[in-house]
Amino acid sequence: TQIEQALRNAIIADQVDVHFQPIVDLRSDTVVGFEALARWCDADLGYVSPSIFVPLAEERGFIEQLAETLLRKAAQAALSWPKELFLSFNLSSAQLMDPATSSRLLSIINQVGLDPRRLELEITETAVMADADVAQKIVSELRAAGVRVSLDDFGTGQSSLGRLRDFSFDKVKIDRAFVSRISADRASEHIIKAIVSMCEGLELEVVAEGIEDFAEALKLKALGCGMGQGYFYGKPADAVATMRYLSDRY
Ligand code: G
Ligand code: G
Ligand code: MN
Ligand code: NA
Repeated sequence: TQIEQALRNAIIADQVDVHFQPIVDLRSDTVVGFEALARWCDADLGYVSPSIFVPLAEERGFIEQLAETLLRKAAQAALSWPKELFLSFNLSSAQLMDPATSSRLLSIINQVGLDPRRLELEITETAVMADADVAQKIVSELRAAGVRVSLDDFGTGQSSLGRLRDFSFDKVKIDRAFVSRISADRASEHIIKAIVSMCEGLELEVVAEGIEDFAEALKLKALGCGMGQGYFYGKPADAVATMRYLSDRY
């Protein structure tokens, strides 16, 4: 297809970009890391969302090449941040089904020179479900190397609680669907409260996604949520704007 060819070309021509969104420690109101988000704007097609082109690359069998380019760029950018900040990178389902993924990712950050302890990988419940045995193996290899793993979009997939028991994660990211309704309905507030309390028991860090205003930030702090992310703290921005964002703060 036209879009597939354009994407393949964009990868080769190094035109797929990475943006970064701050992740904040709500207890101290400081930036602790950034999530890398793929961005692609094609000359003819215009802006194409990663929710379109990531699944396309998976289907067409070139997700590895795409992910490698993205991780390389993201890790390179992270080298110029203050050294304690982490880089959070999204893994796709296809990557979690491929046993070679852990060594591939580790070799990329090793080449770039990023400490594995500064890398965090976001995986979704749905991706974990696809081939749980392989996914589990990948996750434990990565964690053994010092990489942290977070469960992304928590609350929207299936059998979330079972996953938390069977897998070793470091962090849970509460999907923004709950956060966006926190001011409007009590149910979302109760759900977040329950997730926070469960994660305390399991010794998992909690990140609330999609915080868009001060009121939401206050509420999430009051609920005991340790970390947050969203437009209120910063929209995804390119590497240069991210450095500017950091130098305004440090
Ligand atoms: O940034 P945005 O909201 O447009 O992202 C849409 C979706 O694409 C999100 O679910 C996000 O996790 C996913 N996504 C963004 N960048 C990447 C990436 O580099 N790899 C993978 N696998 N998914 C990504
Ligand atoms: O699936 P994942 O959580 O990786 O997706 C992250 C996506 O959420 C990014 O594409 C980002 O653009 C989007 N996002 C981040 N913060 C906010 C926010 O505060 N509001 C909304 N609507 N989207 C957000
Ligand atoms: Mn994510
Ligand atoms: Na998410």
